[in-house]
Amino acid sequence: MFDHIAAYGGDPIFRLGEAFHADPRDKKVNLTVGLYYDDAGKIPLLNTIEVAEKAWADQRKPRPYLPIEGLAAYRAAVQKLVFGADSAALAEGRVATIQTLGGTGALKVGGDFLHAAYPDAEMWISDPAWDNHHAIFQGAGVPTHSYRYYDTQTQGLDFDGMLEDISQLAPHSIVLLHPCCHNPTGVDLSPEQWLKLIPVLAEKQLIAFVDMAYQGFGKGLDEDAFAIRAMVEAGLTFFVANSFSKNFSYYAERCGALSVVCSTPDEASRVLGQLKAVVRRIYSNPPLHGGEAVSGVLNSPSLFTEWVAEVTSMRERIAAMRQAAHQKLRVKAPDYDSSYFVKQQGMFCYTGLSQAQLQRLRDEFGVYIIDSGRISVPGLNTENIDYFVEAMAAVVTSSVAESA
Ligand code: KET
Repeated sequence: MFDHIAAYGGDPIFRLGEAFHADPRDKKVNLTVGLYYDDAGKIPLLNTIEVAEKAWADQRKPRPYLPIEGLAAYRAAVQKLVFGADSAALAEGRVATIQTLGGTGALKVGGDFLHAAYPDAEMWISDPAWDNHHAIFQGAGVPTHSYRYYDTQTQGLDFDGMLEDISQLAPHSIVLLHPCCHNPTGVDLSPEQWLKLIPVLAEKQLIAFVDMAYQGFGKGLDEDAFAIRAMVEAGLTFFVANSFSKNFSYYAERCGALSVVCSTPDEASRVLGQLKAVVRRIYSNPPLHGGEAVSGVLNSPSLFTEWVAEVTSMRERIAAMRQAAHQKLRVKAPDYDSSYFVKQQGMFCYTGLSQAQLQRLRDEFGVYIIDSGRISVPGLNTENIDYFVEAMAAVVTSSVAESA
């Protein structure tokens, strides 16, 4: 019956994470999947989450189905966090928000909804991309393409190229945007660049689909949502997928949300209805446990304050590792320009290392970096940073020498 079924090669990101765990060497460094590790190399269980989980478990409530759109308290808390408590769109009741299975679930529900609403619409995604963006939207029937984003020469943003590509799109094209901590490059638009891009989105009647998986890991919870709030201010109607996998260190509980900013409350209520219809057809309604815990933290003033501090400490540790890698590489490989470590921000650092260099790092040093050359920075800590720098210096110095 299934002779024709091809073997699954595995996901390029998760597969290398598995290869790392299977590597028997003691000395090895895991820079693969976007997971936050603390300085001891452990995935933290946030204290705020532990308190909220326990408080909820102690109530021993029954477990009926949640509404299709998810927990009301969770959805309200998401809206405040993403759009800001003083958001005009929220006050006017024109944002439709549903609880989803992580950020990925939000992207999928949004993709299915958009394909039904605009069957001919196609999507444009940054080059390079988080590959799953292409896969999710193609899976929803939306053809995908790339717009220029990263400039290999400057190791920064090709903003002119991005703007030029986006300004040539047909009306109702969908544009996938990262508001902060771009995956895989760590290269973001400045507020000034957002303010140049947003009028183009409006003028060309493009549908912005914002994917915020790292709120709080760039500059701060509010700063990282700048683009979203500027889009509201500009009067755009657009989509936001957000995830609590990273900023709550809550990956396995699959907590995310999809919000659609509409023009009127009536439109928002119809959009909410169609999002529910999409969800009903896929998984019917979201799970309760994670949503209760996240909403328990976000809706308690004291736990919220403590969570902001937890996010701040994760962000600052990532920034400190970037600084350390850069400073140490300057000493160990003075001819190699490692300034990208500190120019980029958030979870990921885009190295531009060649396949041969990446292979050498894996084979000789047990340093695992995915094939795009993207480093998940929190895999570095005070214990392994010198070893990492030594390995990097070895592979970049020999290639500097070869090319000289
Ligand atoms: N969007 C982006 C931009 C993103 O980097 C991830 C995860 C997600 C959405 C998915 O979020 P979730 O809430 O887990 O569904 N990225 C990391 C893990 C992965 O590939 O799934 C990564 O890039 O390593």
